Amino acid sequence: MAQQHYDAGDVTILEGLDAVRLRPGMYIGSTGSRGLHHILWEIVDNAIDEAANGYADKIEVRLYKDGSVSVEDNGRGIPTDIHPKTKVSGVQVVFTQLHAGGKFDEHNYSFSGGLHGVGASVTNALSKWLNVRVNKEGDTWEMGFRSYYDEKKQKVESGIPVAPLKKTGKCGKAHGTLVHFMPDDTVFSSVQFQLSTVEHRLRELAFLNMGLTITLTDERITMNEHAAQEGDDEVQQLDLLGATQPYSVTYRYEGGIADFAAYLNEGKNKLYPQPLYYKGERDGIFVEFAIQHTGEFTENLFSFVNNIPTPEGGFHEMGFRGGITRMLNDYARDNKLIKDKDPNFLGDDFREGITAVLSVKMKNVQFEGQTKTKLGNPEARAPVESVVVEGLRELAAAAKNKKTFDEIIKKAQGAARVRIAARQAKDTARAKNSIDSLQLVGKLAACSGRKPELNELFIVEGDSAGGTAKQARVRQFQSILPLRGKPLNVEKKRLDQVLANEEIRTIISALGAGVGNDFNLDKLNYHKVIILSDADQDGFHIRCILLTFFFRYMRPLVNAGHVYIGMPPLYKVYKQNGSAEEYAYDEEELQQKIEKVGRGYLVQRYKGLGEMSAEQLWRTTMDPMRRNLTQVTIEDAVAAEDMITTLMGDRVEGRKEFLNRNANFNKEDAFMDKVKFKKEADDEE
Ligand code: 1YM
Repeated sequence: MAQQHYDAGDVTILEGLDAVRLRPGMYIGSTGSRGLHHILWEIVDNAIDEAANGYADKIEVRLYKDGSVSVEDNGRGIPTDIHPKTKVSGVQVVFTQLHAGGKFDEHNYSFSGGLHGVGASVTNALSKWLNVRVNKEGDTWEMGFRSYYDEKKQKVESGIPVAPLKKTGKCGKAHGTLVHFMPDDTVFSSVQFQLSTVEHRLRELAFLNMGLTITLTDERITMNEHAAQEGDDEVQQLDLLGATQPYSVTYRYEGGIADFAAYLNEGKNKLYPQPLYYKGERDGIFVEFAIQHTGEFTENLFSFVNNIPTPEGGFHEMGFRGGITRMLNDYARDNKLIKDKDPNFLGDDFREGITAVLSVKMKNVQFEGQTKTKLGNPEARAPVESVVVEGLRELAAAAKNKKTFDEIIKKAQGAARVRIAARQAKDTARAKNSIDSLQLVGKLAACSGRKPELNELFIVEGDSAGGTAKQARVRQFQSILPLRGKPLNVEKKRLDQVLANEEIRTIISALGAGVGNDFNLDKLNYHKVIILSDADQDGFHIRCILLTFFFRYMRPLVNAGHVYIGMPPLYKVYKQNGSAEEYAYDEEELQQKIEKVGRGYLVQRYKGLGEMSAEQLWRTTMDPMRRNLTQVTIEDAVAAEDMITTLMGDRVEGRKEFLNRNANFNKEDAFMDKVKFKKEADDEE
């Protein structure tokens, strides 16, 4: 279909968008679900920048039934005047030119960049259509862009202006920008925006931008449908309004990241009622942090740079940790809480049970690491440390915080005592037993190959399945570690208790990379750590326990994508005479396989790994060419954190409710839904 389009007259602009069409992955990382959401975040980022600069305090995101999405803010509106160089409107420049930034000076700044920050033109280039409406200085302006097939060039042209920016009415005192677009389904493998993904990110952005109101409306579902999905019994199914009203939620946090820390600690036993919060600036680096300790034993730091999560850490986290250690040791000495002759606390002592949110804003960010979520700017470290020290000093000087700081020091004293006792116990054990790996000999069937990047460790539920796996494996690169009972649930346990557990110790020494703060990915013996448990409740529980352990004590292992779930089939479909044998991993596949095998089929349901022969286990679950392996990644650390606390911690109420709601373990286990699954050869990679 030939469309009317007006000639922008600037070839280089079109070539820019062409490059995006040609290699979308270069600009948005992937053309899977992640990339799809990325083009939404580009538009949201512009609205967030406008709010961060103090011109907007409201953002509305709307998901439509037709698959399109809109973002609106109440800021100044994208400039409508003609750009002197390109002779087209500011709106057109923003949506057709790559990296069209604003006019930044000391009053206006943009901290986008890094992961996002490729600009709104990328969204335009990867959309079927995109419409913009700007309200500015009394006038309403509109402009549309389309993608169409160019017969002459024999290719799709995208992001083409339909007409120049045009005045379409009066808007009175209203001001702001509305962008509505339809992702191109010939670019993305999936064009379904995921409500939970959008919700999580917008909630996070609301926490990170104190006082900003963000509303999300999903016209694809009603209030009641959403309540039913959430298992919310309190909402009346007969609520007439809720039956027609689209689902809508508003986020607004007056306390910003202090509210974030409180939210993360909901339902936990807190050492002091209010999180400590401070905001400061040093050398052009803006630092904000919130801290609240709980009765738990691990450290939970959620860090962000320019509103982007940095689960792999980096120099800002080093500065943060350094600042806490330095200030709190000074405080303890000044207040005679450490005796003159005694050594300082270690950083770990102060961070036992800490929940912290760190948000840093800076220019020219450099992201590094396996998933490009590690801050690589060394110059960030000292300013962050210095703001943290200054902030904690100021907070400690306030009379109302005295009790809080005393509690923190008391907790550190407990942690130090346990640390010293554990060290002594370990030294004695070592002397007695020369080395802990002795216990390993009987258990681990180690592979002969010495290349960690090729090696796989199967952690197998039960001795019997372990034995089968040992027969089935390829000795060169596959190691088998059978687990006898259930390993210890490490949630609510301190490191010394965790280390006293034999199953856990065996896993730690097999991996060879240490544990907790000493964990070192470079020493890892296996680049694939595969959990192999039965497809029943016990197996599900063991899987949760192991994932909780990795999440709490070997987080870099999970972040770097080394953890996998092995998926044994649930059914065998076969013929008595042996002329057919097929395997199915779920009910849907079972139906397909039954049809494939045809008349006279028999079905065997596997209740456990132990029922399989070595040959079957190899074919279905261990052979890299045929198995069904899924990678565990933490897409949303906050969701995973919440899920683990509910499932594995002491919130009994939440756990019961969760298990009731997700009683069908085979079909969908909601834990796995949060700690996201990825197929081994997903297009996202
Ligand atoms: C729903 C998406 O894009 N809002 C938005 C964008 C801009 C401005 C205001 C803006 C920025 C500046 C001056 C400036 C942008 N403008 C530009 C550019 N919401 C959304 N709201 N006036 C208005 O940065 O100086 C890029 S984004 F380049 F034209 F200035």
